[in-house]
Amino acid sequence: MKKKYNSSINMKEEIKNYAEEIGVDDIGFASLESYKSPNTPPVKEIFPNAKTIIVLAFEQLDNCESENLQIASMGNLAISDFSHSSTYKIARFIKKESGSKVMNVIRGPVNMDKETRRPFADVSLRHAAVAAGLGSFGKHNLVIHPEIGTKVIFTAIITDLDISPDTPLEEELCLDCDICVKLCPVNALNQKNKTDVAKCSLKSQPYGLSGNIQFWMKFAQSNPEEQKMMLLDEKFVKLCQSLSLGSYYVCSNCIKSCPVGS
Ligand code: B12
Ligand code: SF4
Ligand code: SF4
Repeated sequence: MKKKYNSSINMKEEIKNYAEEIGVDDIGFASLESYKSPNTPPVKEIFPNAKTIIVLAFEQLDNCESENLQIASMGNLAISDFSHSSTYKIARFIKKESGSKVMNVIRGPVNMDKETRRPFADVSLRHAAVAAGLGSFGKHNLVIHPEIGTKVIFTAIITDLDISPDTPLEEELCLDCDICVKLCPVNALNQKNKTDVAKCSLKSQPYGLSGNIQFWMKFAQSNPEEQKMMLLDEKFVKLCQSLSLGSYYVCSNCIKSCPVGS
């Protein structure tokens, strides 16, 4: 039977305890008013009765520090699985315990604008994390968590449960050291508050959407013998693995170079 909580304070504590129990590293609660994401639609358009965005933080293992690209990618795949299932568990817990509506936000899918050719999400997890007091933006345009640093990823749960929000951090955690900017191999962080998405995507995800389009365009223009060679090439194997397993990142310099929290 569904329990109906009259007090959002009790429910907030219950959610925090449950999240800690299943291994979530940090959790923050944001009101819709404090979620200030200028380039994404209002949350009310997605979930009309929404009242709270609950943001979950997951610390990455150290795979991204390895020069071995298989190992580096395994870290991303594992944290995706863990964060997605943990988010689902917490959302179900809230639904069962409070009888409220819940929607989960995970890393994808994303939209793609035909003109800008830029992938973008309808809910920005970085802006949600900032609103929930889980960190502040750094020069790498990622959110730095006060203890974990940059090696952190986020998911969220939107609910119509009214829960007292946490306060966004007042301090800026970025040290302005410029290390991330200098170590980006394609200069994708040179412009303030803006990642050059095309540059970063091709460098960090050569087997992602852009890589796929390039491969099949070349395939279409090749003769049968060349096509056979292309299908036996290592690049095709990686494209297939990226499609079946999930994103295959080959650059994480901005994460691993940031000194905050390390
Ligand atoms: C699409 C996407 C990408 C695209 C485009 C990224 C982009 N710039 O938008 C590509 C493939 C390039 C990408 C790369 C990476 N991504 Co990504 N990506 C996403 C995704 C799925 C959607 C992003 C989005 O569309 N946001 C909404 C748009 C509209 O945001 P925006 O308003 O344009 O915001 C940008 C600017 O305005 C600026 N900004 C806005 N306000 C402010 C304020 C200040 C003070 C500053 C400095 C900047 C700033 O920050 C943003 C960066 O350009 C999110 C998950 C999600 N749902 O949020 C993950 C996400 C942002 N990615 C993440 C990560 C880890 C990465 C990579 C490190 C992956 C890797 N290589 O290992 C790189 C880092 C690139 C970088 N330094 O920017 C994490 C970030 C975690 C964190 N600690 O912040 C997220 C949140 C995924 C997750 N589950 O946690 N990503
Ligand atoms: S992931 Fe690599 S290419 Fe993309 S912004 Fe970070 S350092 Fe640059
Ligand atoms: S590496 Fe330095 S400049 Fe870049 S985000 Fe981290 S602290 Fe800020």
